Amino acid sequence: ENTPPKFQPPHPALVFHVHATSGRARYSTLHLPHGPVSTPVFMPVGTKGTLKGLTPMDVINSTALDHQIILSNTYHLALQPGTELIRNVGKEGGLHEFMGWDRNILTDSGGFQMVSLLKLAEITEEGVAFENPYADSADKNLNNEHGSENDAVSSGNKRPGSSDSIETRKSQRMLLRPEDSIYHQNNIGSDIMMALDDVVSSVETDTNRFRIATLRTLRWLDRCFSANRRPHDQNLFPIVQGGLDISPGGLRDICLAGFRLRDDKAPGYAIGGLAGGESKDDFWRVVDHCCRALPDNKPRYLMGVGYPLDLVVCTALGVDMYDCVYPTRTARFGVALVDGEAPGVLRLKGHNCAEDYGVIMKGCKCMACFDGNGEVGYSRARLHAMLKNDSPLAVSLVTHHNLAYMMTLNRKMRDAIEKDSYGDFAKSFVREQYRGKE
Ligand code: PRF
Ligand code: ZN
Repeated sequence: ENTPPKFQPPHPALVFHVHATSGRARYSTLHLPHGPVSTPVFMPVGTKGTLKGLTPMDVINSTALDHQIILSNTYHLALQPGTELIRNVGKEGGLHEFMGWDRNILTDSGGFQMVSLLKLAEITEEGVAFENPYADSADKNLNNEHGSENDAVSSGNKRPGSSDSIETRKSQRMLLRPEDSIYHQNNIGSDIMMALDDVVSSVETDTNRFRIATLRTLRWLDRCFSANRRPHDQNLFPIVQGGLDISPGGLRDICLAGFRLRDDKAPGYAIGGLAGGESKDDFWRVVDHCCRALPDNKPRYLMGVGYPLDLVVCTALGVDMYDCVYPTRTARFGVALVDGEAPGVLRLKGHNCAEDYGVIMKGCKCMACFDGNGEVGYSRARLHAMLKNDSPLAVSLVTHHNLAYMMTLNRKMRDAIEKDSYGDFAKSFVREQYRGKE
């Protein structure tokens, strides 16, 4: 019998190898427990353990997609279907097995989702407290003080200090502490876990609130590191916070200095607290500041970004990893990402597509633009008609296209870095995006 050799995850759980640089842009490989990832990389968001409208096979079997890492959210998975259920699936257990995806998964820690989705979240030193949005399912999955979590107890994996996952007090009040977030992310088994951070809403005007959040993020980071039961195969990234304060010794510097003291525990870093409505100027300044201060020998992940143009600019500043719902969400509104047509998007529901028999983007190898046999795929007119009829297939096709677009953009960025011509690439990309404007 031929049994394939058992996959050996890298040890440590992340090895970062930079192949080439161009200015401050880097082309690298991240070796993670579920295989290598080339950077710069855009990670599509599958909030509830699935990319909306696509199966894992759609991704793996498509030469146009072929993603090596996707993102999921601890908060959503903890509510539904519950992370004990995910941990207990199959032989190995965990989200890879649950969703049939044997490549890498990054999970966000949950706090940001709660703050951004729930107006009712309240943050204290203990953790993030919130009102349960779906009382029924959470009753089953999160608050079973009496049932279904026996194995969590018997296997010694019981979450410290509490009898259940996200604790419900009377009237659906729940709490996510740093220990809870890591407990859930350990159950999920993600290759990269994010620390629980205190994210301040970008509309906050109280500067003292930002100071409290920055210092609390550091204290929570220590609680996250201590809570991690699987440091050998699950990476934990700290998240730089500190609002827009990049003054010397200011909030971003306080956070970055705190991280330097803990650098031996961090396989990589994320930059948080951005993409929340601040000006582009502020956004770029903070990204630039953080990239310069973070170590060169570890990956840098910019959370919640973004638009193709943001990826091109922030890669020039030294960012390696990105995630955003934009390409998949905008697809659900019938908006396709395209080159050569300012402002870089095509509204398929618009009148101008009704009688346009061309594909979304010539040369694109996605399922919508190309049928795999050298024939053209779906015309804009056909997609227009399907979208007007709320066709889920049309939404899948546009999702496919947009993810293929991001994938191709990443490859172009890596090629330009390898040729040490990233500056020229970025300039012509920006020029293209603004063509026809002004
Ligand atoms: N923190 C976490 N997740 C995030 C962000 C953050 O700051 C952002 C940026 N606003 C997106 N996702 N934990
Ligand atoms: Zn396409």
